[in-house]
Amino acid sequence: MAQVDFNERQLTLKLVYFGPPLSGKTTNLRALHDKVDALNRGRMMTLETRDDRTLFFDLLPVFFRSNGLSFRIKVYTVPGQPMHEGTRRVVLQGADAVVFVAHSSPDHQDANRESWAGLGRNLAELGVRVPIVVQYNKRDLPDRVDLDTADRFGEPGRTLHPATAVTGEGVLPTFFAVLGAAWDALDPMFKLSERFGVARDDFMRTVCVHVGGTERDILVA
Ligand SMILES: Nc1nc2c(ncn2[C@@H]2O[C@H](COP(=O)(O)OP(=O)(O)O)[C@@H](O)[C@H]2O)c(=O)[nH]1
Ligand SMILES: [Mg+2]
Repeated sequence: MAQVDFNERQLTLKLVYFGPPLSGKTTNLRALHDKVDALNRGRMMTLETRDDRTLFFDLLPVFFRSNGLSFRIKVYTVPGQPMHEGTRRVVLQGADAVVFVAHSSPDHQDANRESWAGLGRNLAELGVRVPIVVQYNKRDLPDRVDLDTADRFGEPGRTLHPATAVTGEGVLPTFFAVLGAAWDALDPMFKLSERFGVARDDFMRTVCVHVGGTERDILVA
């Protein structure tokens, strides 16, 4: 759950990138980090095993002040391997919104579904409901699944965000989609716009400038 401190004028958000093994969760965070880091901001923390798979989690803190407001956006990934169920639940705890990073390879569609079921199970166990944004990553694969017929995970009208995280393509639009979803879920609860005096659009633009994005990146959000 977001931490909102109206006295200190500080907003802390937690976003989690969830998904099957090797779908590109860490690569999404790296791409995001590269953008932020180009402006000398933020340090990504990552713990990896020798086989290049995330052992615990990655964390990219996007912290900054703007117009007398302090923003703290903590972006996490979970490890995808089945044995790390406990770690996934811990990382999901307190999440404000989730990106589900699905793999675009036809061979990984069962893994996508298994991971999606695991996400539902973890959220149910934690007793939380959070917005979920779905990204199909690795759109550069020649045999990628068609997004018109790809699994929409129970919501026929769900927007699917395409990405090629290795080149950075689609990474920011997905990030702003999940950021906007978090704001939309929290605003009615905390009256963020009213009490911080910041409209949703201002919030999105402020973060966009900070992470080195452009207006186009926030269009879909
Ligand atoms: N072709 C392709 N490979 C990718 C893409 N994104 C990530 N990868 C590769 O897929 C592998 C797994 O990525 P990683 O981010 O570690 O996956 P994670 O297990 O979900 O964190 C790595 O070798 C990445 O370089 C992409 O968009 N296209
Ligand atoms: Mg990883």
